[in-house]
Amino acid sequence: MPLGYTFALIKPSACRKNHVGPILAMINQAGFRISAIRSTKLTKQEAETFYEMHRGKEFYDSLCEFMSSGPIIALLLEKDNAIEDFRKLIGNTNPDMAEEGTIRKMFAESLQKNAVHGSDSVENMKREADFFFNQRERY
Ligand code: IDP
Ligand code: MG
Repeated sequence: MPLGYTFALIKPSACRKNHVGPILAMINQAGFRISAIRSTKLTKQEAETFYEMHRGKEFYDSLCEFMSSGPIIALLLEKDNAIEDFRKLIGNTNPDMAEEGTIRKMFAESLQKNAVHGSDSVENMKREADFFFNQRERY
C-alpha cells in the first residue's frame, strides 16, 4: 500500500450522537478520499486486540469496554501525508487540549469518548487497515 493512507474510526459515542455525517463531511472537506468504509461493532476481545499496544495501562479495560459498546465506522482514507494531516484534523487526544476547529474539539465528550481514532504510524495504519478491510473492500 502506498504511504498516502491513514486508518480512522468514528467511535461509538460519536455514532450514538449522530455525528457521523458532520465528521465525514469534515474529513472530505479536508481533502481525504474515502478508500474503504464500513459500519461495524467490535467484540470486547476484538477491541482488546485493536488496542493491544495499550495493554497494561490503567485506561485499557475501560477503553475496550467503551469501544465495544456500540457501532463504529471504520475508514481507510487517502491523501498525501495522510497520517500526519489526519492527526492534525482530529486534534489532541484530550479534547480540553485540542485546538478550535478540530474534530475532537467539536465532537469529543471526554478523553476516552474523543469521537475518533487516527493511525499514528505507517506500521500501525497497515495493521489497523488489515484488521478491518480485505483488498476487495478498498477502492
Ligand atoms: P490517540 O487516540 O490520540 O492516538 P492514545 O494515547 O493512542 O491516543 O490512546 C488511545 C485512546 O485511549 C484515546 O483516543 C482515548 O480514547 C483513550 N485514552 C488515552 N489516554 C487515556 C486516559 O488517560 N484516560 C482515558 N482514556 C484514555
Ligand atoms: Mg493512538
